[in-house]
Amino acid sequence: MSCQAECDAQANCSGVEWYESGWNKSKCHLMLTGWGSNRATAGQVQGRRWKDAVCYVKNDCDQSSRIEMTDPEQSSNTPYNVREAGNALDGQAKSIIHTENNSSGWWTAGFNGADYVVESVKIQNRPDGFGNRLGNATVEVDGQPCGTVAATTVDGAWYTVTCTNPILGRNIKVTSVANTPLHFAEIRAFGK
Ligand SMILES: [Ca+2]
Repeated sequence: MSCQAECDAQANCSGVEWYESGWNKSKCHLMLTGWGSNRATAGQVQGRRWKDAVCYVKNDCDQSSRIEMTDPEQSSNTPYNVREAGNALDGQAKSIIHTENNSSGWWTAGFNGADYVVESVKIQNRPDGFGNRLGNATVEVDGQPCGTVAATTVDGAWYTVTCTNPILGRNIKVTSVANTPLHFAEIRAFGK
């Protein structure tokens, strides 16, 4: 498994450092959530060798480019705790979007008025419970199906939806298919 794939497979990994010539008996160093407590076991390094590192920040960089998303909206907020649509774009896992209880709650955002060819979408699940509810949610670009989130989803993990075919469009929409609210923490779109 590649270093990046190893990070992608672990919900608590936020990025990697790659030392081509090796460092501390390994080329691949995972950066795990809980920096302080995990630092020793993760093998993270500092000091003069930093300049040798090639770093990969998970879900914020990609071989294709990240598309800026603006004007987020969601079908409605929960009555008990307003969780705004912009929470999906604030870079914080702890702030989530949350629709009303229904089977087709949705979240959408535009591409700042421009057209992009969307190749993939990454969604981070809410970290604090009910992680199964995101399963099988659909992702659309300009109303055309891109793909669906994995059937089984867990708290806090990132899920990649690769469009079956790249789609040209200027907005993205995520819709729940579970008979529950739609909620997630962050979303990214990649394409050109
Ligand atoms: Ca957030």
